[in-house]
Amino acid sequence: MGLLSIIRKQKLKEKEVRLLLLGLDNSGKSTIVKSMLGQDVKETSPTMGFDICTVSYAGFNINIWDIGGQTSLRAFWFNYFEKTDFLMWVIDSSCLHRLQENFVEFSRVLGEDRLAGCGVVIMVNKMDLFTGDRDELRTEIIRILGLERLENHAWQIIFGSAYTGENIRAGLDWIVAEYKTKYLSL
Ligand SMILES: Nc1nc2c(ncn2[C@@H]2O[C@H](COP(=O)(O)OP(=O)(O)OP(=O)(O)O)[C@@H](O)[C@H]2O)c(=O)[nH]1
Ligand SMILES: [Mg+2]
Repeated sequence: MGLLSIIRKQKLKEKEVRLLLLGLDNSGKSTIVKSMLGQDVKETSPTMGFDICTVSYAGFNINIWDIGGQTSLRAFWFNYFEKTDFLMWVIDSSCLHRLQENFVEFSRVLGEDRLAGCGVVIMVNKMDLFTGDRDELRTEIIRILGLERLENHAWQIIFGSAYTGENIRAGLDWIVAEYKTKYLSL
C-alpha cells in the first residue's frame, strides 16, 4: 500500500478536522462558534488569546481554534497554523470599509507555507444586518481578496449570520464534503 493511500485511510478513519478560525476583530468568530455549539449567541466578549473547542458534525470531530483578531494579537496567529485542514476567514458584512484591511491580513496568512493546500471558507457574517445586493458583495469580496488568483486552495464564500444561524451549518457541510473529496481522491 502506498504512503498516500495510508494517509487517506488514516484521515478518513480518524474523522478529525482541524479548523482555524481567523479574521479581523469584532467580525463574529466566537459568536459563530457559539452558534455551532448551540449556545447563547448574545453573550460574547473579545477573545484575548485563543479558545479551542470541538464540534461534532456529520460524524466528524471538528476541532476549532478560535483566535483573537485584535491588531495587537495578530502577531500570534502564526503560532496556530500547524496541521490546519481548513481556514475559516470571517468578514463582518456590516463593516465593509475594512475589506482592504481584510485583504492585507488574509494574504499575509495565506502566504504561510504551513497553510499550503488548506481549504478556505470565507464566512461573510452578520448578514442579518445586510440590506444590499449579495451578488454585488460576492463580486467585491472576490475582487478585493484576490480569490481568483488563489492557487492550491479550494475556497467557498458563504453568507451567514451567527445570530440567526443562517448558513452556519452550510460552512460545516462544505468543510466535511471537501475533506472527504480530498482524502478519497488521493
Ligand atoms: N448582528 C449581528 N451581530 C453579530 C453577529 N455575530 C457576532 N455579532 C456581534 O459582533 C460582536 C463581535 O462578536 P465576536 O464573536 O466577539 O467577534 P470576534 O470575531 O470573536 O472578535 P475577537 O475575538 O475580538 O477577534 C459582538 O457584539 C457580537 O454579538 C451576527 O451574526 N449578527
Ligand atoms: Mg473572539
